[in-house]
Amino acid sequence: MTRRQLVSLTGCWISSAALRASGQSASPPGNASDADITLRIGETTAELAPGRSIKTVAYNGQVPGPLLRATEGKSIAVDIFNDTREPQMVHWHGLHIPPDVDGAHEEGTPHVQPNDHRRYVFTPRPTGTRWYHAHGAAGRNLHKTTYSGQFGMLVVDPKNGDPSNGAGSGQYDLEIPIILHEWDGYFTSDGDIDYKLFSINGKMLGAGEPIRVRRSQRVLFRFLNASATMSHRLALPGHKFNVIALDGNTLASPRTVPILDLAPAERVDAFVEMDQPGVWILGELLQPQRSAGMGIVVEYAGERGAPRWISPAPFTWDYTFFGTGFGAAVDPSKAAPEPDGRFPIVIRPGSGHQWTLNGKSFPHTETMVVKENRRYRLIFDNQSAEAHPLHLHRHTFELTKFDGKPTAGVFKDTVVVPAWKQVEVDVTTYSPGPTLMHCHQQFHMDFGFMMMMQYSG
Ligand SMILES: [Cu+2]
Repeated sequence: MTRRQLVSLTGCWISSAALRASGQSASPPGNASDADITLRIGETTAELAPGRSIKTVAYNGQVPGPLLRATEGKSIAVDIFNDTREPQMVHWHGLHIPPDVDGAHEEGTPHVQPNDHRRYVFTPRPTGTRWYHAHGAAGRNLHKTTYSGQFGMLVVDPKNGDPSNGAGSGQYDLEIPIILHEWDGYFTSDGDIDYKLFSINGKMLGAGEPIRVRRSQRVLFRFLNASATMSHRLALPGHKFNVIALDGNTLASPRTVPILDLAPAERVDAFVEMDQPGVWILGELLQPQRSAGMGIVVEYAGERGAPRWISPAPFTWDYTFFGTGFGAAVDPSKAAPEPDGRFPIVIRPGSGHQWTLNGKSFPHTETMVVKENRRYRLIFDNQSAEAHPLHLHRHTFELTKFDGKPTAGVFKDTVVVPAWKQVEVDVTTYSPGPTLMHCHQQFHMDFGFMMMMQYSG
């Protein structure tokens, strides 16, 4: 593991354990804080490329926010300073932490008020690629919350074992975060949201440092789609992705794919064998988006020339491909156990931009009432022409059925329910307290696509 090479690429990971050991904190200069991690929310100007700067709100004046590492089961203190004029909320996505620190006002997490700060103390778990981001309504303002620069990656390392990899047990020569985002959103003439600029790790294609690799290296990429509204498909010509984790959760066995598909909030951990020397573009399949910035250069040592893009052969991303026993005859003994309860959720468009769940929009949606330590099945029936990345806070769920196909062994916190399809997931209720479930497409979430899960006594 050559951590230093990562430093030159994207700035260093901030490990709370290392910081605590050295008596320092991850604070920006001028802060007298004894926290493990300090995030200052404030306006900043992000240079996506020479002459292409964006005014946005970000963490510690940088886009993405600092790369954070924590150790599973080890308590951390996070100080959040709000240097903006609006209340702010930071959500810790994919962690099983209590509702008062999770970062959703609907669950009871207090906002950080303007010119104020709050300390959040929690114990990160489970291991894997997690992230943190602004949480709240943006409405028709395409510059707020998840449209802004308020996003960053948090890797939770296992207590024992290889600290370079929270997602698997392999050895990697390099570990590279790949964080997608768009900028300058606008409404198209047919009412969709599009963007003028795109970035990976805060830089437009060609504007940042290339990912420098050598032949025969095995590189672990941690992909995060930090988009507010947009799914992305990525390829690295000449190479394959060996997917080892989805949403940070390890798969039973790696699966090799030519293309990655990431909806808003989804993560994919994949390693790549560097065996095709050249200068390549790791980027979005759509050419207009690559041209507007959605790509990053991968450069082998000793290779020169313009980075190459070759369109990959068609490939359909399917979660069940990553399940245990994919391709084998269905073994009834491996099927998901009968749940203790079922929650059918029918998704339909409402009037205007509204979305309805079983006919109602938040805050009028029904509440899923559960008991602790049970297994419940959420049955999503998407009666609409749009895909929805469904996210359940503070829990991990297991896919049990995707578009009619039974599956097991795929654990996620965000699942895409494609247009006109049905998806079933089982959630084990081990994380008491109010829990938010919502579409991670910001414009859907803001227009009624949320509901609560509550634990009963
Ligand atoms: Cu949606």
